[in-house]
Amino acid sequence: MRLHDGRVIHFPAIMGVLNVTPDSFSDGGRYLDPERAIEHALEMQEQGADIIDIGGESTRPVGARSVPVDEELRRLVPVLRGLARRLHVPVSIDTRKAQVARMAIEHGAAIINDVTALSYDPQMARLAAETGSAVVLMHMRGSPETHMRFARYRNVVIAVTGYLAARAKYAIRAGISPSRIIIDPGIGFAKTARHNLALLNALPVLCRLGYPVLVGTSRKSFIRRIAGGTPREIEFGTAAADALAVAAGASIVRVHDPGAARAAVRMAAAMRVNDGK
Ligand code: HH2
Repeated sequence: MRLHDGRVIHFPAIMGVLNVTPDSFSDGGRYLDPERAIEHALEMQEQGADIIDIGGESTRPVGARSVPVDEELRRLVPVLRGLARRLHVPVSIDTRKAQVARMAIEHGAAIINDVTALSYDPQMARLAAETGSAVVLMHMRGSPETHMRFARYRNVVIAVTGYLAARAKYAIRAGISPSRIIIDPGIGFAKTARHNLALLNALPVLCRLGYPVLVGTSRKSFIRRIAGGTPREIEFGTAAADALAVAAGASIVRVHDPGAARAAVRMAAAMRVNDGK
């Protein structure tokens, strides 16, 4: 995918997660200090991250608190400033607020990762169109504060595919280039473990919409439940899910541990290319 600044992301790509938050579910508080956050972003780049996804507001399933714009900016600005000249890989900004996304773009971010698929802030689509930013459109129901109340579907695959097709249409109507749209089934957002597994199995269906698919399984509770809850089990479980996602057609995996993901993604990508057909 060619970004508006001319840089190219080669798929399958690894998106490393940087949560500059006190309350993220797996690493809350670890990178609230700007120096530590900057160091961790550079470390993830070193480990093979192709994109660094920076967020200042947690979306975890239970008890995520909405963060005022000022606070989100206060967390993010020093980190984005500190990274501006030192990071070579593109930055994506994980926010649902246009004011935050605008500030990040001014500091060089090229991708807007919006867990509400441009539905929370009416200014977001226009901002993406005007700046030529790429967008990640993620499926969720309700809001980051309430989404687990809405984990009921007649057919989760049909619901998610239909929603993402509609949001992509909305984005294009707003002036966003189809070549800069990424879709994401929103693993763990208004979804039970069964829903997550059904969606991971149905990635080829999502891929047929014609947009690169991003998948974020990293350290989420269904991985803990299935693979086990020790740090090693969670890491191996995540790497296995990443490999299978790439084998099924995913273009980007969003992970906390790019080193582990890189090995898994390389194996899956090699098997996808050399499938004997
Ligand atoms: N998952 C989380 C946050 N942002 N964005 C996309 N596109 N896809 C995801 O699956 C996704 C996301 C939740 O994970 P994390 O960032 O680690 O936690 P928190 O939201 O608590 O900061």
